[in-house]
Amino acid sequence: DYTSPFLIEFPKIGKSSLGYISIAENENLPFVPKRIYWTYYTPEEVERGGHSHYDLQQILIAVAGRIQVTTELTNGSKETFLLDKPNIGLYIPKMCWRDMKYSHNAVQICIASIEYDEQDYIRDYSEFLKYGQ
Ligand code: T46
Repeated sequence: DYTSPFLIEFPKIGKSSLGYISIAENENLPFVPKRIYWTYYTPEEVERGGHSHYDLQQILIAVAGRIQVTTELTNGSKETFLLDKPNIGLYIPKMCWRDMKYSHNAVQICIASIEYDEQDYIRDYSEFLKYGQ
């Protein structure tokens, strides 16, 4: 498994006069997906995320609109990513805090490595920081 977030460029087939298709399949994914979910109509003033996961790895894609994602690892390393292209995904490793802001038209697709499990969440930031040592 990877330990830091990174951007993935998915293949983009087509041209502006015809439109495009992008593909996520095993050869360009860092894990085998177990779940896909999507979020949309998030008001611009709402910040989502505010948690980490013990085991879940995932890839976030803004298939429409813009998403700003701030990540923080247990070693304190912070990064901000702007997702604004439908063929670009952000890989988020396990044990990585994330906060997301959305443009009003953003549609976010998440490709997840495990099924939904509330026990996999760390929603308390001070609890997350305890893993830093
Ligand atoms: C993440 C970011 C990027 C389910 O019942 N099943 C699911 O598969 C998911 C993802 C959520 N839920 C329920 C749990 C909560 O009652 O939907 C509600 C909202 O979930 P949450 O507060 O975790 O939503 P976000 O947008 O803050 O976070 C989600 C993912 O949960 C999380 O893994 O990394 O998107």
